[in-house]
Amino acid sequence: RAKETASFLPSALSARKEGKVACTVKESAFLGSSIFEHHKSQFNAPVLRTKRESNHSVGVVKAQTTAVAAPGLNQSAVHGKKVLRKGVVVITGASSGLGLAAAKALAETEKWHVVMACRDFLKAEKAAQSAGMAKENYSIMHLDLASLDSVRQFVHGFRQSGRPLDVLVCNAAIYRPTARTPTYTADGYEMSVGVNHLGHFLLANMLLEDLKKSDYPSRRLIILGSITGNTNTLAGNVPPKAGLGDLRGLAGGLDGRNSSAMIDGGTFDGAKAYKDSKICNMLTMQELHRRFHEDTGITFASLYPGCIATTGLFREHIPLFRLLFPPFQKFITKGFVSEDESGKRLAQVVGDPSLLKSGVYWSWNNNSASFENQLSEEASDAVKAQKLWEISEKLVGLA
Ligand code: NDP
Ligand code: PMR
Repeated sequence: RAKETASFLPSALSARKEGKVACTVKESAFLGSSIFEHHKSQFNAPVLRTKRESNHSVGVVKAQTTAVAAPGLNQSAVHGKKVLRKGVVVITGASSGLGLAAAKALAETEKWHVVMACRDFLKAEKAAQSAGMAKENYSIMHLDLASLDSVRQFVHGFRQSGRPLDVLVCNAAIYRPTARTPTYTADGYEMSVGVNHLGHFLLANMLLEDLKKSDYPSRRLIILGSITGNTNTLAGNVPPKAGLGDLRGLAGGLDGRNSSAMIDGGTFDGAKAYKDSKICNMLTMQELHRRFHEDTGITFASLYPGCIATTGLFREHIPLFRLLFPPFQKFITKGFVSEDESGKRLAQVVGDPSLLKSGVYWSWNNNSASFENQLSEEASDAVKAQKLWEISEKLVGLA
């Protein structure tokens, strides 16, 4: 492991951006804009591997030569003429937006087999086809993060498939800015936090065992974060602001009956619930790093891919927002990024050797150069991360 790490280290330095905010704009230029105001209404296991490879040709490239070695592949493996196989990456919510764009970018390299973990099989298949993904580079497996049973079934099904797991990307999310009342997952948790955080929390914990078994040179677990969950940015200060408080709502079961449907115990607010879930995602990544990086060598990372203002994330927002949000981000905040570009950024975090460092929240500057961004005080609070971990373990049945 140490040897592998050393081979990646020289390129692990990334361009740092001056300052802490991914996008800086003059606040006065648009804070007065009423249109964009928040609408409240609304190690290795070679024996196992050999057996798996002989049973499943998908994802294994036996005749691959050094010339097409995947970025991130162990150099000593290349020079030692070991057979290199495709990396296997599971991406949740790969049926649209960022997840689909990253799946496409990775599949196109021919160095990755993408397991698209999606709640709507047909939609995912159509999306993969219209993105032009070649059949041998992807497969689709059912996963509904709004049900912990579905998460467990997915893990079971994935293991049955015999594929190794090299990278997991927790990407799926929902955003319910216009919801007046909470909705709940099958297990009775408020939907945004239930899907974006709790479903992924269980999935990541379960699949950690599979990542540990992978013999792929760099194994990674990536959880999407966002600028709007970070109150050290301008975007993170647009109301309603993210904030987990003392986690009393989550500790109480987040069920809207015995406790609040909000993590901090407050009144339901759909937009805040999403932003809170993103803090959970970023805290979880850091807690995973603290608990498991040293022993396993797995890279844990989060990222803000830029403002992908055209994705399905905003499907529940009012039509005027959906119309004006892309030009607002393109021309005023300059934080806009296309789905294609965001997909390339996520693909970098999946496979690029220069983004191997663990515990990092990646962002990109306007020249699309990656840098290690600074998380807000709350999104980097180690005590809160531990408390969140312990409560989440109970809610998903791990403790
Ligand atoms: P999209 O809505 O386009 O994609 C979200 C994906 O999540 C879809 O594939 C959706 O499936 C899936 N999904 C939703 N609910 C569930 C569920 N219960 N079970 C399984 N899958 C589910 O949004 P984006 O591509 O924009 O978002 C992707 C990630 O990027 C999110 O984590 C988001 O927080 C993050 N992000 C996005 C930003 C942006 O500007 N758009 C900025 C910063 C971060 P289906 O297709 O069936 O609806
Ligand atoms: Mg924001 C630096 C400026 C910046 C950036 C990069 C974003 C990203 N936003 C910025 C600024 C502003 N936004 C300002 C000044 C306003 C008030 C006019 C504003 C408004 C706004 C709204 C109403 N922005 C939003 C919304 C949403 O509903 C989106 C949201 O919060 O979803 C949770 C959103 C976003 N702005 C962003 C990004 C990336 C989003 C998408 C949310 C995310 O995934 O985090």
